[in-house]
Amino acid sequence: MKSNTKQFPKNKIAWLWENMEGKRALYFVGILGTVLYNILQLTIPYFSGKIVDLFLTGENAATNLQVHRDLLYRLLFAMVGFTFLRVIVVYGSCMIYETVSQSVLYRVRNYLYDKLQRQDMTFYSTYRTGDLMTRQTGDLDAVRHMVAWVVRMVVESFSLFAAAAVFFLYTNWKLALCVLVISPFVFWIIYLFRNRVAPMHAALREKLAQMNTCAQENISGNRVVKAFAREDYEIEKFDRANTDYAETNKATGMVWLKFFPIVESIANLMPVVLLAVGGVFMIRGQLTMGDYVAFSGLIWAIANPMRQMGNIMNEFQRFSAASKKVMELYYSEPKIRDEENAVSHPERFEGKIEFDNVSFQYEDGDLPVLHNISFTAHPNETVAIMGETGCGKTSLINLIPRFYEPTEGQIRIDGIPVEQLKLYDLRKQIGLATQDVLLYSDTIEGNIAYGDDSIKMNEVVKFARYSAAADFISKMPEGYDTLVGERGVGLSGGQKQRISLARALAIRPSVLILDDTTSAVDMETESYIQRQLENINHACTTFIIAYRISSIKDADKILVLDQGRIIEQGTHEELVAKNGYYATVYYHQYPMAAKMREQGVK
Ligand code: DUT
Ligand code: MG
Repeated sequence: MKSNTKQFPKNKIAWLWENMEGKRALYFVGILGTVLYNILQLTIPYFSGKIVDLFLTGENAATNLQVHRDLLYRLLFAMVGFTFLRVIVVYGSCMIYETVSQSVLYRVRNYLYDKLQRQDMTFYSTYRTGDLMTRQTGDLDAVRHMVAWVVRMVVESFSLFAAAAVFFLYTNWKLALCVLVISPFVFWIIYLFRNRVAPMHAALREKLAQMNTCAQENISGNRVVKAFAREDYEIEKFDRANTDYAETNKATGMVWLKFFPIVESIANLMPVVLLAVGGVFMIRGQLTMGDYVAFSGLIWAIANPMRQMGNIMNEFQRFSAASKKVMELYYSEPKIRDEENAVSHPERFEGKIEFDNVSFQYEDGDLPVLHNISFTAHPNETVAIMGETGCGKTSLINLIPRFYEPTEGQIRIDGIPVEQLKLYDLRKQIGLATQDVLLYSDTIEGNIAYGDDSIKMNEVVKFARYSAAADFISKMPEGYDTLVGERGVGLSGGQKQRISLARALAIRPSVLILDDTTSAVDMETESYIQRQLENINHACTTFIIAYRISSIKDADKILVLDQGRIIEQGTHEELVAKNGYYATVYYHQYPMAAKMREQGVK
């Protein structure tokens, strides 16, 4: 989204540091290990230089070889010993980087997941699922890579470079300066490279998210794809996203290819300078053969960090782009959350619900969808809401559990404004069967009891009976253990609705909201469900959204909505007598009643 302009409370490095809590000391040991093993790199050229000077080219080389042979052995032994030590330190420090990076990954991932759970509806309608998934996977991996690899490479390059530079300066500062004077150019070039490649990584990351979104939407919408036989269209769409991503990847790689020859030439220039200047120094007797051997054995320690810098910068930019996305989630706060002095209300509500002059508009919408809604539902009453599609029924009931906040007015439960209640206490008391039924990949029992261990099997069966689901469930081969959802057996629309109704009932809510819950159920089953709902043994205020008169005619209060306004309210009899919109729908659905009225009039 608008991440480029976002300001976070911490910068990305401070943020990483925060998430290393508990592992910081260990990480520091890892970094020290990296410094140490790079200093140990120097021992080989140092000892080889010594051996060359003492036993091969020095004035007393021949005598030294005979008299001080034990020194030669000791030097050789030291070379092997230090190499061995180096390997151990490398191993240890790599293990540390891996451990710490995994711990950061684990911590941030859990934190993000927790954040996702607490986000409000507006958040989910703003972010695409594929993008959120990319943040949880690819982006997080780039963050892990920063801890495990990029930092190690930075420390390695700098310590190697610094150690070699100190060694060079100490051994022969004039020659050292001649070689080192070239290196600042590389820093400058890397700086130019960074400016070019940073936006590419931001784009690359977007393309990846787009590709993931494309795949995710296609997979979850596979039924529509098949129904419209649009497989080729989908394949093409994905192919475009894939090509786009691949092209951007290639273009990002190409940027380095432009800078690489310059960096490589500078790195290659170093041995040449060493050969030329070192040669002159040796001829003049200002440099021993041993020192020259040590220099040329170490020149890579100066040149390689330069070569490596492009890689490091690339990976750092990848981290930079990804961490921005991760941090955006990390620091996101839902707009709808507990107020500071939120009231706890662990016990059941009486169930009196008041809408007091409520108006509402979606954040991204340009017109209000609800205007001055006022009504009261008394405890244990049933309130029905009807109205044309898009008139605002779902929007209205979504305000009760505070999925959205009204732009004006107030909603009270038992006299307490909903925004003053703890969200958990409020929502725990509301049973909601949503218009789009979502079942999880779980057993039918698991779907009805949804995450609540206290709901026992006999209760699951009881609520399935209330919602007229018990019959068809018992006919299934594995009954309540039948797997449904993504991987399980398919269910019909009406069957799904009935399971979702049982799920809403099973929490014994004090407020029950049924949004078009019986639209796909035949009339007979529907009236059975209604009779059952009347017999539920816990008091509960019920909201029913439906278009069938049969579903709502027995309600204590019927609200008729039109374009976000209540145009009629009252009982069935009152509304029929009023002869307005409700009456029209009633006579339309009950032609017999219309006929009788006509005859009565005659
Ligand atoms: N709307 C939005 N954003 C949303 C949901 C809905 O702008 O996230 C708009 C669409 C519509 C109005 O709000 O114009 C009311 O939508 P709602 O879903 O409340 O309508 P409904 O009465 O529940 O319609 P249906 O009978 O089709 O379920
Ligand atoms: Mg709706």
